[in-house]
Amino acid sequence: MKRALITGVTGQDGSYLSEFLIKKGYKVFALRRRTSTPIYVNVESFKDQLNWIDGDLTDLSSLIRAVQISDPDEVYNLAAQSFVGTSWGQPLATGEITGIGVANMLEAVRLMKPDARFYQASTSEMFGKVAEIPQRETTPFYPRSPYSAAKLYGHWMTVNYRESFSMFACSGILFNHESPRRGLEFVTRKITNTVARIKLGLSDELRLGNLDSKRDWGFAGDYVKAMWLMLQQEKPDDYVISTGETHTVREFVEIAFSYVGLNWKKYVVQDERFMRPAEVDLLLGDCSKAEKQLNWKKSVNFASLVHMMVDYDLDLYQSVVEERRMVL
Ligand code: NDP
Ligand code: GDR
Repeated sequence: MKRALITGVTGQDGSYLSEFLIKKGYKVFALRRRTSTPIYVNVESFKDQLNWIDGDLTDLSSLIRAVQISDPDEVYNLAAQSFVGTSWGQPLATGEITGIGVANMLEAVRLMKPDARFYQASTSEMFGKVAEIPQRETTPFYPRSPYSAAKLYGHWMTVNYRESFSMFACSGILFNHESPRRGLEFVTRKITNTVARIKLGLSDELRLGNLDSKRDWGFAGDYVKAMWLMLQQEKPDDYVISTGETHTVREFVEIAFSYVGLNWKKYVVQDERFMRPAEVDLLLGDCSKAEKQLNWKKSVNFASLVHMMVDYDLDLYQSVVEERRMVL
């Protein structure tokens, strides 16, 4: 039975990846940090099949312990302060978790289980102010936020540990990927969640920032498979994972509203509070290396992704509406 240690299991990707590995017959160890309220929304249905280990990416001793306890064949470092918007307000915490946290994980693995295979969750945000379109593994980086600057450090540390210590360390440069398990502050889920509430009469407006930015949005369930595939190769390497399509935030909004039969222009309000100090205007990935070497491909297209998320949020709030009806 293969053993995997995953950080960030309670987040979107960690939940899909742990489910995927459990189905493959892995024994999955899940790092969780201490929280004052329960955090199991994304893993509720299978949380008892996970072997939980308490720890924090900023605490090297807890990571050493986690690697010791789990004795992993594969380590997936998905934990991060992952919200770009928050990274300007909390640049140092973001640096500690999203940047130095990677060094901590690499050190824990190097010290305790150097032959374990290591995956680092890198990001298309590292391309930032893009030097070429589409972006591929060889495109120069130009981070535009404290988040992406921290991620860039984590990326290069992963490459460096591979080159310095011959560790099997891979960096997955993943473009945006979404799902019904996406956190509510990210623009896709914010949109689908609010569209569902507007449709059911629970809200009457959607406040957004920049509608013109373009993202290459895929489905998270497809992307976690790519992480696993990277660690099954003969040699460690870095790969771009993307859909090869880009859409504006406005297009996402239009599709989500029209799916429930509403005109978005009646409900969307542009709000300065959601504009960023520096923006990443356009992301579009070229994942031909992954398609060729990993034999990876996406299974969900853009419109289906939006519909999947709206459907989920409609179901979520339907019960609230029904409960209200029973009370009245
Ligand atoms: P989420 O924000 O949904 O999940 C982040 C996870 O990290 C949560 O489980 C969170 O735990 C955990 N975490 C945060 N801080 C710490 C800490 N100090 N110690 C231990 N755990 C911590 O992110 P996603 O699932 O969307 O993304 C997974 C990874 O992939 C992240 O590193 C992200 O930056 C990166 N990425 C994501 C992309 C995307 O489009 N989703 C694209 C490219 C890269 P808790 O529940 O306690 O908050
Ligand atoms: P991003 O995702 O910054 O690409 O990072 P996010 O969904 O937060 O923003 C996407 C784009 O939408 C614009 N936008 C808004 N964003 C939010 N959150 N809220 C709004 O109201 C809003 N209005 C417009 C943003 O300005 C931006 O252009 C995600 C995260 O998962 C990172 O961890 C990951 O590395 C990258 O994707 C790839």
